[in-house]
Amino acid sequence: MRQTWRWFGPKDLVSVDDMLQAGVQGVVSALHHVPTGAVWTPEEISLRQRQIATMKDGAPSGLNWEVVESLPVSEDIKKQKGDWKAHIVNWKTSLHHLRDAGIEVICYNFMPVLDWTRTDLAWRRLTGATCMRFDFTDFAAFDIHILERPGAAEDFPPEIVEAATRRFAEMDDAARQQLAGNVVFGLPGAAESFTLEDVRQHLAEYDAIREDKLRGHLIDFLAEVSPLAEELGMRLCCHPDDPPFPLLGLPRIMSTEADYAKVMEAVDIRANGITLCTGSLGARADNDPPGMMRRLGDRVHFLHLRNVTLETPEEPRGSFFEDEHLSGQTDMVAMIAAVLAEERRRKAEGRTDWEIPMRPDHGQDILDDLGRKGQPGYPAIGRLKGLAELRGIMTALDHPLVAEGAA
Ligand code: DNO
Repeated sequence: MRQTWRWFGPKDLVSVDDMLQAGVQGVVSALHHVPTGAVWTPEEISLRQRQIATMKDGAPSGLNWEVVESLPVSEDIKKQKGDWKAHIVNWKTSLHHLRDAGIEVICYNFMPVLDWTRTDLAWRRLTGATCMRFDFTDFAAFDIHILERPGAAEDFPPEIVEAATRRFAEMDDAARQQLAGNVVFGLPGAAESFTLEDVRQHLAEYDAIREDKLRGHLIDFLAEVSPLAEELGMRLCCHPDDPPFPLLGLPRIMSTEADYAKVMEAVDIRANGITLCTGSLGARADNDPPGMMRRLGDRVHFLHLRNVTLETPEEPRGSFFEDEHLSGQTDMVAMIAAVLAEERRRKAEGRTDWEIPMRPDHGQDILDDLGRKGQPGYPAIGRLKGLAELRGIMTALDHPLVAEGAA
C-alpha cells in the first residue's frame, strides 16, 4: 500500500514538512480554488506540484502529487442540465492535463448537492479528544425545523421527529446557526458551499430525479470519461456517499456494495473504479468493507482508511461518530489483509498498478491539534497517529513470520 496524505494546498495548517515527518510517501491534493466545471490548466497543476515538491527551507521534499481528490463533477452533470456537456468536455481536458503531469489516480463523487455531512465537528470524547459526529436527531432537527423542507418529517421515524422537535426547542439561535453551518456550509474538500436558500433551490431541482435517473446520469458520465481514462493509463475512483443513506430527500446511489456492482458492470472497464472508504461505507452495519475489497478489489484504485462507531447498529440509518482508526465498525486488520492479498494478486499478474494508494482518512483532534482550528477532520497529530497504527498493521501482516503463517 502506498501511504498517502491529503493536503489542501499552501493554506493547509499542516505543512509539507509535517507530512514528511509523518512518514508519508505520496500526496493527495486538488485545485480547490478552480470553479467546478472549469478546466484545470497545466500551469495550475504544475504550480501545485512544485508546492508539494518543496520544503519550507526550499529543500526538495521528494514528495509527489499522486492522487487527485477530487476532480469535482458539477451539479449540471449530475442533473444533465445547463452546461453539462461542456463540463464533461472540460473534465476530459483536465484528465489530459493531469496525465501529462504524470498523475494517474482521480477520485470524485456523485453525491447530489451536499458532499460529506456531519452535525458536530468537535464532539468531545471521554479522553478530551474531539471527533466528528453525525447525530440523526440533530440532522432531523435541521431538516424539519431549520431548512423547513416540505415533507421532511415523513422521512424520519416518529420517535426521531419527536426528539428532533424537542431538541430544536432547546437550542438557542447560536446553536441553530452552528448546526446549519456544520451541515451545509461545506466541509473541507466539498466542491461548493451553499446558503440555506441555495440548498432549497437545488433540492427542488432534484424533485424529478430519483435513484434510477441519477444512476443513469452517472453511467452516462462514466461511459464518456472512462474510455479516455483507460486509454491514458489513468484510474478513476468514485467515493461513496457519506453517510451512505439518503438525506434531505435526495437520491443516493453509491451507498452499498450492490450500488457499486451495478455501476462497475454498466461501464465494465478497469479505469472505472472505486475509492473504498471504510469510514463512509462503515456507517451502515449491512456494509462489509473487507468483503467488498475481496469481491470488487480489482476495481479499487484508492483507499480511505478510517473507522466509525454506530450508535444504533440495528437501524439502517442512524447516529455515528468517527472513532480511532482501529476501533469501530470495520475490522481494520481484515481490511488490510484483503488489500494486501489484492496487491499480491496484481503483482503476480505483472500489473504496474499493483500498489494501491491509501490515506489515513480523518483523525480525532488530540494534543496540539486541539484549539488549532485546522480543517475539520484533518488534524496533523490525529491523522499521524492513525497512519502510524495502520502502518503497524501493514508491516506486521507483510512480515514473513505472519505472511507465511509461521508466527
Ligand atoms: C471527506 C472526504 C470527501 C471526499 C469527496 C470525494 O473527508 O472523504 O470530501 O473527498 O467526497 O469526492
